Amino acid sequence: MGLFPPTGLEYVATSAKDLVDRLTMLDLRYERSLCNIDNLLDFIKKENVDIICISISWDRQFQKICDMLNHFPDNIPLVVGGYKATEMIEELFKTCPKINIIARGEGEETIKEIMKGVPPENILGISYRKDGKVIHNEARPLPDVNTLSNPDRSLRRNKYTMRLNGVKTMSMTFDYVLGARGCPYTCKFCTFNLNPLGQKRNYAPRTIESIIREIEGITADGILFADDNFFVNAKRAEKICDLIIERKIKKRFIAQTRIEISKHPELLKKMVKAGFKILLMGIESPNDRILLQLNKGFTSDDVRKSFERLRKFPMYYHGYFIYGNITETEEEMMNIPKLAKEIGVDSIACSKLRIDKYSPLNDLAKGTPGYHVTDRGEVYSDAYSHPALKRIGKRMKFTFYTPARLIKISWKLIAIRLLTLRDIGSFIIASPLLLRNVIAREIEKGRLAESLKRIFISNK
Ligand code: B12
Ligand code: SF4
Repeated sequence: MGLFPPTGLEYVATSAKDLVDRLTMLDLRYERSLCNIDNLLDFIKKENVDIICISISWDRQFQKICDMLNHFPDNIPLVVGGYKATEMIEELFKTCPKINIIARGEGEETIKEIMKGVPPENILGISYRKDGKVIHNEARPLPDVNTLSNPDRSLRRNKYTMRLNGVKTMSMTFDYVLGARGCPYTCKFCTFNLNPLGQKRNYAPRTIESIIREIEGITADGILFADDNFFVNAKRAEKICDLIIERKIKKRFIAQTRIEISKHPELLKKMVKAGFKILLMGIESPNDRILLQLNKGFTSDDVRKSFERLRKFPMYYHGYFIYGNITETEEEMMNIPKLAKEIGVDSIACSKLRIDKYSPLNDLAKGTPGYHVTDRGEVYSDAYSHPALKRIGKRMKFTFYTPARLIKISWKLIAIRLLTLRDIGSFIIASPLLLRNVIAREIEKGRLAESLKRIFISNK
């Protein structure tokens, strides 16, 4: 949807900007014409670029990104960083011969040394090529989070807003604040901290005053707390809410959190008052044995009880789920939309299980007959192939997202005042174009009839 600016890249660019004559920050989700490699190469030439730095954070379009990197000019150094790049170091060096350096883990200090021209062998936290080999330097000690500069928002070339199928659908603008880094939990599918080269932090919060100051400087209407889990410490979260209320900051907040937040009604009350509108929550599975397998730290009954409490607070709840877990049956996977409806979560995102290189789930997959993990971490089994899982994913989606649900979602967004009249007006104006693009996409993918049947007739 292109909602949020690229957090990691912005921190790194901010850190590098005083060490270079000119810095151009591109977010290719917004620079559509530069997604064409010929246009991008033209741009690089015209701008006289001396060094290219790329951030790879997610699995999405990973292959496409590698293909793009392979077209870059040979004579311009190429530095890559980001969560996904750190996880896939060996693969990236193998498949993208043009990469010179991969910065592992947090990059603010590393990028400064690269820009100052420190020889690679002396830069901590990087992997680089030398004489046809890949050398992994030692990890870099992590700096205090309170010494890092806030992202320089003036480097952006666009305003962040909601885009659906390439159509700008809302006047509401979005930004993020990173109030803390790291997470104290140990869910088994979330494994960056186990990467011996990766260096994810233990939980490290910023000072409350610095967070409030950053929020006060933001012009966007909606702010995402990009912390892994904003509510690790309920007292701290309460203080942040108190200050937002006290200083009359009028923003609409979105935060990522765990279900345990439901045990803090005082905090939830203050959040509503402070303008918190959406909570993004990792529920992961409706099946207790799978929750245990993933080491999530709660049961499906805890989920039910939490949502009984949460539903009393007028916020929008989005649940993240994982399916295709080891030994999980189709019937169990289909419990996802069932539980989601039962607990009253407003929307869901279902992702297929991925097992990263350093995940303890690798042992489980290896020890379970009929299970396979690809080099890219995709999991499938003799019983559930990729296409079978894809089909189940669609079944879950269409079981949950009925036309009635879409109306309910729209109503909820209005009721909790996430959307203003202006946003609704922009959405109505954009609707015909949006509908046209959705239909065109479904026709292009050859699945219009199937989608219509699934939505309006039967979802088998
Ligand atoms: C906030 C967040 C989101 C936000 C997006 C915020 C944004 N700005 O776009 C929202 C809620 C929208 C989101 C959505 C999703 N997310 Co998310 N998200 C996160 C989260 C919690 C924090 C990311 C962040 O801001 N980190 C803080 C910054 C500072 O760190 P960073 O990005 O790693 O950047 C540092 C370094 O990597 C490095 N670096 C980065 N780029 C570069 C470039 C160079 C040149 C250099 C030198 C260094 C460098 O330096 C940076 C500064 O220190 C991470 C977990 C995590 N802790 O990373 C998950 C995470 C990245 N998300 C994840 C997933 C799966 C998703 C979704 C697919 C979920 C879903 N099923 O819908 C979607 C997909 C989004 C998409 N783009 O397609 C996974 C990715 C797993 C993987 N292996 O790919 C993660 C790791 C969570 C998890 N453990 O499962 N997410
Ligand atoms: S609570 Fe969230 S961020 Fe923390 S380990 Fe679990 S999945 Fe990862």
